[in-house]
Amino acid sequence: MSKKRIDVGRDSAFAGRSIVAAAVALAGCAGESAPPSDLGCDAGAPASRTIACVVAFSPGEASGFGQSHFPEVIYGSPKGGGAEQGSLDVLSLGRGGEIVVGFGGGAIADGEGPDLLIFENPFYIGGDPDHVFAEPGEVSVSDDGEAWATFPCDASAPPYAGCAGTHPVLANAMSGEALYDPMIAGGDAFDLADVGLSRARFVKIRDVSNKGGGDNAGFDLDAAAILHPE
Ligand SMILES: [Ca+2]
Ligand SMILES: [Ca+2]
Repeated sequence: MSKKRIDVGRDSAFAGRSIVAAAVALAGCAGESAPPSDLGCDAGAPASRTIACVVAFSPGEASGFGQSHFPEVIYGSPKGGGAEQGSLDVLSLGRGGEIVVGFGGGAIADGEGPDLLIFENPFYIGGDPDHVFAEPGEVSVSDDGEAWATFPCDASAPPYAGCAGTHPVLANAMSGEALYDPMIAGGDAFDLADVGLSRARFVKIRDVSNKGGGDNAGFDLDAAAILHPE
């Protein structure tokens, strides 16, 4: 993520922050739900359509970024930076790092088309969709947290087919159904039917980029959203 952080100057970061604050305030007026909190991953917990609990986090090499705000940093809606800028509201997994998350007592169901959106912080270099800066992650899903089905992910070269972390995140402090429309929200979409599952309660993301250094290497998780809740 180091390239992105260099691209984002202090002034623009502050500008973005005030825009987000204004949008959050407006959403609050419109009856937006409370800030994201930890629901726990028990089956009997309230269901959430965004990440609301963490089962396990195994940071890889050169991680640390986002951990001071973890786990809340990956809960709730994404804070995408748009097509040309990666969000800093993320948890860096580090090289080879891995995280397992849940949705409270909620489950992903296999509906028509994609069922799950995962938001990282890739961006189009110079606005060119053919040149994405990406730190791909391999995605697996499980209904019991023990048996996992993995989406095949080709991390060797663009467009990193089947991996998360390849499409810019457009959703930012959004409310309502727009977050759950892949065409509007951006992010990377996954269909349970592709791995033969009808239901899943847990999502595992493993960095396969092996990119980066400092404290922000590898896949940077912003958020996830269930398109087809059970
Ligand atoms: Ca589906
Ligand atoms: Ca990234």
